[in-house]
Amino acid sequence: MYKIVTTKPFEGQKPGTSGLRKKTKLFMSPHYLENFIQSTFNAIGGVDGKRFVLGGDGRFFGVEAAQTILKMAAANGAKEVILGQNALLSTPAASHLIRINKTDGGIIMSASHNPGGVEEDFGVKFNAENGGPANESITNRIFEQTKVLAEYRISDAVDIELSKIAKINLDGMIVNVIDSVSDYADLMAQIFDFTAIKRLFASGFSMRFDAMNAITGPYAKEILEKRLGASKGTVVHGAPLPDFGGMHPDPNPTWAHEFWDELMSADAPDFGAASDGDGDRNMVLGKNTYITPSDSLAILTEHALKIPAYTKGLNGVARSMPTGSAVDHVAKSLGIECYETPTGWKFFGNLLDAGRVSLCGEESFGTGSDHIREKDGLWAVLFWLNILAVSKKSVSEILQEHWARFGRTYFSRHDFEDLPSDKADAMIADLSSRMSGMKGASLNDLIIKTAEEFSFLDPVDGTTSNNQGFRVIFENDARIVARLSGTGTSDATLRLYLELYDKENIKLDTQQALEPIILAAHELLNLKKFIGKVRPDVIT
Ligand code: VG1
Ligand code: CO
Repeated sequence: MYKIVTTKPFEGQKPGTSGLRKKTKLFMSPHYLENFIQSTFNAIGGVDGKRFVLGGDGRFFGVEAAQTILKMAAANGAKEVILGQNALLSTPAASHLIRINKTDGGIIMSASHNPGGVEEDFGVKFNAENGGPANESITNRIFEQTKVLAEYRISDAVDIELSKIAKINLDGMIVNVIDSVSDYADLMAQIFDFTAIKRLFASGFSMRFDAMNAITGPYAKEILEKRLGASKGTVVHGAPLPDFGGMHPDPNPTWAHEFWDELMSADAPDFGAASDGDGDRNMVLGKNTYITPSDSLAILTEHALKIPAYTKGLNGVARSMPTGSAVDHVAKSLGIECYETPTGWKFFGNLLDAGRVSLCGEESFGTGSDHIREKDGLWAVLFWLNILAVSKKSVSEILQEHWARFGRTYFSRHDFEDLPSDKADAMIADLSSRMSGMKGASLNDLIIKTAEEFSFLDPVDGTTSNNQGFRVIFENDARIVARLSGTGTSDATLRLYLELYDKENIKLDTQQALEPIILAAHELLNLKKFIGKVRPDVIT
């Protein structure tokens, strides 16, 4: 039996943003989660007779939220929900399950890299039947629904057991509780040369994987330690905890500092990786070697033919606009197309579905391919391991050879966090008003070639997405990109992306090489005037 609960329109996600990320306490407040779920169901034309995947990254409130979502799906007439055991699924695993089970989509409970816990963040995201984040037409429909919502439906059945693998009847709907890891691990075994990687570990190759107390622990233990024979203890912080043990699961040198310090130490392992809360991002490091996300994408592209799943070659590649253009040089030499999209994985979806690209990457340590429709942290780690196993070279050698062949793209992202929103908005408005007249002007003695606010014309469906960040390109092809983060739940974060290409690969420290661009960026934004500081909080 179900009940119909009268409710009111509410302030949910902003139009165009995929998923809803808010303070956990807000999600726990009466009707809030329910309102968002019913709006989503309504936006996709109801769920009668449909099948979905459900799971999340293990953060606080995930189990309670799963019980609510299951009862609402049942009350709205859904036929089946495939649920990760204990309501756990990494984002890439959820994407894969949607695809192999041909469901009508899935719901992922995560706020990704945002901290978890009762005082921190929770999130819910709908993925469509291709396994990818809902596109803008769906997210806009969800937003429209939040404005007119009047009621939601929920079963009055008791909570079900989420910890045992079983098929459970919930008010006429099947809840199919499955092992969260095995299908995904099998997929990885199809893509990569597990025999070669096993041999690498057997030869004494050492690795550290930091799961940051978030979702990738069980996946990494099964794949790296069990199936590939990495030594026990390779995976640290491997149990998903509701508050991530206080860690901030954003894999970068600042938040993954314990891992970073180990890889930069004298007795560092040969290779290391850390992932984010929901497992779709990766930071890979070699012994005392940092690889920028932009270089990582370029190197995966360069070596793709060595990987069983890509031996036929790549259809094309894509990177988000702020991502450094290292991959462009590789694509050019391979004679394949390289697309530039706005920030956010959903913009790769059409290109992947249409078979125009095989690999994609973002500057925030997100890389992935056409095997699913999300970025995939462990996939990137295995890609690197596969390259190392068959080339028999170190991470540092692979990187040096890449720079020697293609030139070096210095790239860095500077984040300015906890900014009062009004000040950040004023700074961006001021920049926007000056943008069109900047061509030919100079900043810190660098001449501006183009200055624009980025718009993306999707080559597959012809839709346009405007206001996707400000981009200045100088005559020496150096770039500055500025945008405000769209994933925070309070205050504003400015992201400044800085890039300089050096064909001769003259060895310099990245920040030192970028110094003139950094100063130009501060001048461009009038940083000191608007936000009163010029030192970033996080540098990646
Ligand atoms: C950040 C990253 C962006 C990524 C997004 C979602 O967005 O910069 O590259 O796509 O997070 O990733 P923003 O708007 O804060 O810059 V995830 O792994 O947090 O879902
Ligand atoms: Co993520």
